[in-house]
Amino acid sequence: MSGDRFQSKSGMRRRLGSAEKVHPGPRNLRSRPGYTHIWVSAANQQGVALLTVLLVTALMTVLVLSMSWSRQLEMRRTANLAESDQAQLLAQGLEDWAGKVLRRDRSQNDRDHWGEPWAQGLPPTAVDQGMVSGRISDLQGRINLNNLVSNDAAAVALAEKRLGRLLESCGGTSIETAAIADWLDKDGQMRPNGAEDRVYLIRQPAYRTGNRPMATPSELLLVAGITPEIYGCLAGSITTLPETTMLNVNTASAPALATLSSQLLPALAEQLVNERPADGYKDMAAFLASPALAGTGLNADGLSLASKYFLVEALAIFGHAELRLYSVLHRSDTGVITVISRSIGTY
Ligand SMILES: [Ca+2]
Ligand SMILES: [Ca+2]
Repeated sequence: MSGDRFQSKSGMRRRLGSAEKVHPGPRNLRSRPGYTHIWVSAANQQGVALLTVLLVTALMTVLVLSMSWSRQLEMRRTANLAESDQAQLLAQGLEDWAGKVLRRDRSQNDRDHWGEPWAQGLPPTAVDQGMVSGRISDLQGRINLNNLVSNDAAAVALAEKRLGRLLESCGGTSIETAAIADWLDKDGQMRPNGAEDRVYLIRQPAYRTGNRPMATPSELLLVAGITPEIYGCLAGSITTLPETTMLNVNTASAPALATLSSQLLPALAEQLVNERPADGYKDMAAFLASPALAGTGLNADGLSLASKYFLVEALAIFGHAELRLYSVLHRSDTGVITVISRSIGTY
């Protein structure tokens, strides 16, 4: 191959040995460690030039493809953001709808039960490029953890008993009740079996007690003694409302009703739910006269037939975006609706 030959100073052509193909190159390059200069013939230079052109063409093609891909990504990202915004607007629209339904309900009656229109929810409904669905549930059908701290000593004692029973039904003990109360109260004094900052400051990572009412039930997972298993069992029966609330016996679940008396075993609490009239108890005397409550000596303390706090769960889908919004609504006695909190993904 001609590329293997070159004209020597003496005019003789000879075949190069492989070691001789390496030209020492210009002096300034020779001194660079690891640098090897290849001395090529004109034909080889053409070949290299061709390869360079091909390489540049290939690089340009990759560059153009990459630019086009980034542009597509950018467009997709923009579209995703727009769809996500639309999904959020749809979910808030559903929250607004829930507020109207609850306001209307208050104008029609002063009791709340599962037979009312608000409890029917909104089945999956198609909208342009998407879908919305939602449901409203009564948060006063659950045990309010924040009831553990109040100026009313009798209300606190009642809350401790009820939460203690709920914890026991979920594999916990009444010991955790003290730890929860310490988490909520403003002071740093540890109750018997309780837990204040010094218990949490030695954890990795270290943290302090809330020393205020809980904002969300999942905060309970931070409290000493509450395992994910206990929390998983409690989750559907607890809430964290910004004031002391009563338990609505017209909407309370069996686990929540079972906390009313140590004699209310799970089977009796289920019976109580099954005996509940479809349109709820008309008055407290009718509830207390339930056969399942016979002999329990239960009175109406901390119990109600109506509610102020509701949870709205909205699912909105728009294009590729899907959003689950949880809103806590407060309804005043006159039907004024206020959004207390919003969270995305989980309550
Ligand atoms: Ca009602
Ligand atoms: Ca405390």
